[in-house]
Amino acid sequence: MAELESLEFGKSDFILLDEVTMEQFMENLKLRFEKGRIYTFIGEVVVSVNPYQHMDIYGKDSIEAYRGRELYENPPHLFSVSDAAYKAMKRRAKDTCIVISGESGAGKTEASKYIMQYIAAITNPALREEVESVKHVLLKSTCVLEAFGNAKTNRNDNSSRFGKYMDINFNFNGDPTGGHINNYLLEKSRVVQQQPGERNFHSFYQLLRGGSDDVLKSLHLDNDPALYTYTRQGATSNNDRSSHKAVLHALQVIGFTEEEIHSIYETLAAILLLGNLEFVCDGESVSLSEPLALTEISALTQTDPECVRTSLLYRTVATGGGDVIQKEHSQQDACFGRDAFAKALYERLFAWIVGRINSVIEVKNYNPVLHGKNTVIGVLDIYGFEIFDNNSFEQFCINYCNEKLQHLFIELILQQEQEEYEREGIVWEHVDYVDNQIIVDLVEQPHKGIISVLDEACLTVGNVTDTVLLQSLDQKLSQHPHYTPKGKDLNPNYNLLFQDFKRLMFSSCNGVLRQMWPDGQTSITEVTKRPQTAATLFKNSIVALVQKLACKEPYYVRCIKPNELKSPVLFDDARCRHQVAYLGLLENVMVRRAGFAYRQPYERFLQRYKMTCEYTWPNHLMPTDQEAVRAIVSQHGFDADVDYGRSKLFVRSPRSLFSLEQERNQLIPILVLFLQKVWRGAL
Ligand code: AOV
Ligand code: MG
Repeated sequence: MAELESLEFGKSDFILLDEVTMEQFMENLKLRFEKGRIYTFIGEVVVSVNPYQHMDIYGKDSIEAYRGRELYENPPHLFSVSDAAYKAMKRRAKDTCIVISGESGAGKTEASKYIMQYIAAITNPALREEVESVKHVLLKSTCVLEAFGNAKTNRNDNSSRFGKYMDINFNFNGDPTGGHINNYLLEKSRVVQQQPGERNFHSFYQLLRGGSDDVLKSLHLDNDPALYTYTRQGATSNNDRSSHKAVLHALQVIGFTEEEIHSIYETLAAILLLGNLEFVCDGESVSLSEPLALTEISALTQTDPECVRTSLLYRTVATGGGDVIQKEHSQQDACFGRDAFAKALYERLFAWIVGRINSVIEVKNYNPVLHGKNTVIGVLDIYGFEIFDNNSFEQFCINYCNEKLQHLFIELILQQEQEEYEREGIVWEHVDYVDNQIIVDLVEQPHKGIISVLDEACLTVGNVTDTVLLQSLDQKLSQHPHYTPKGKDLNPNYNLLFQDFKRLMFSSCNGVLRQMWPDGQTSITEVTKRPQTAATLFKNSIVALVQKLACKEPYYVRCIKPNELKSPVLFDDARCRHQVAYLGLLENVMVRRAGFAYRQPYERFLQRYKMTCEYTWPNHLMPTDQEAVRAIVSQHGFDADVDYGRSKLFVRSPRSLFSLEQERNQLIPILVLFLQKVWRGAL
């Protein structure tokens, strides 16, 4: 509302559009983007357009302006939702969450960082040391996770290749006491292969470009990414060197020991060297072409070189009779095994880092009787929807996850409206919206969903080829209106990491590495159980995530990517319109407006508008606030436009509020003048 008068920036809330049409929506979105107003409300939802340039709106002054204020008192901002989520948590002891969605490169991760910074800035005014240190670790963890979990893709130079959900715990004072990070399916295939124009995870380049000569030497590495198969194609960036310093510092601040940090780098080095191993076949048997690299890998992982060699060239299998034999790999299997090993090393390293951070920030010794209710704000920043020239299993998972979140959005936004109307005793009008349940079902339904078919194929004994899988998908799903048969490679679901590697790593003399491979202690005869497939594991983790979000009071940031060129000035109409459509933003406005565009607790409404009515200024004498509000509404003649809830006034059309707001704006200078005179004693 603060921006009502400055219409040159467009409407600060889409609810205020004259008509809710795609044309008007887009016109407003574009105008605001061009005027540098990257945030716009839909009620409590914040729509954000990636500015692709530095914005001077996140500093101390901005933080102060939003701190403790109501949504309508300031222009729309990430800080508005952050503060709303924080207030709800603190005042009403509610667990809340902020869900940030949008496609790859739309600005989710940046948004999540500003939100965290805001929450950190407004809490712990007493500067208590233990709270400050929790805040520090929470903020620093982002830097570490980005280094290991982000990479340059063709859509985003700093694309999150994992999903992240972070809970921040608060004590009754509203100060952070700890947190917990959940990570979702890291795109580990990137470790061994990237599409043209893309890079491996930042961490590799940072180490190679930023590590000191001594460190690199101790890791048997050279400083040139072009020397390693896994990093060869990615160009180094200017930031790699400085980022390395920042990450190292962050690791230290979080509390990683020198030994742990060294183990992290040793693992990265081992992966790079593994990638350079080639296998040669002399017609009979397969052997390694680089015996020196083998010794270095074994030194880095503190394992026996002979064991490294055998686990790369052979696989141990238990025969039906209970015997254990060594089976030699084909050249192709050996390459496949090597890559699977490299991917697993990285994935486990990542999971271990997350776990280690959690062990530092998890709330310890919290006594609810002593400390009051422990409340939570969750921040979700997941990998965004993406389509590449070559899409694999991971894109399938990422996009499925985005469908799930979209579905949750639909449910919660509608559900919340309905609940609010019911709570306040207001009659609710229905709006039709596109429900993507059908897509979610296509993926996850038991027995006939894609994941189910995939599982069946992967767990069938024997060699299942992609063709067999595709046939089976066609067979089961060809009738589905949203299924299009297409030949694509879905291999990564079958997590074929030979058990030999697990046992090898568990035999390491490095305690940190051993921690990452606890399953390496299982004996060969025990591991024949069918493992769960990656798809099912992922589905289960996303279902759990959705449950976690659904039991919290949600706040939404909907991010839009204005163009494909990372340009700060280009607003690609068609691309933006497409996003507005699939994010369901127009329906969001309709739902919000169909009922009532504005709602305000009586007390707040009075505070703001009591000056516009003789019966309420300076204070009303009526028995209840509701009656006082009735007096204001009647005096302005919009009785027909409102409904009175139990604790709130509901206003159907925004125009009624415009007029009130305008009158208020006209009155303020007069009142100020009046008050100045009073102070000067002139009256
Ligand atoms: P994403 O998280 O939504 O993509 P990012 O948050 O990484 O996207 O944003 C991509 C890039 O856009 C950033 O690296 C910045 O250069 C720029 N950017 C985004 N938001 C802002 C902002 N508020 N101010 C200035 N620049 C910004 V992905 O992780 O790929 O789905 O998986
Ligand atoms: Mg991201």
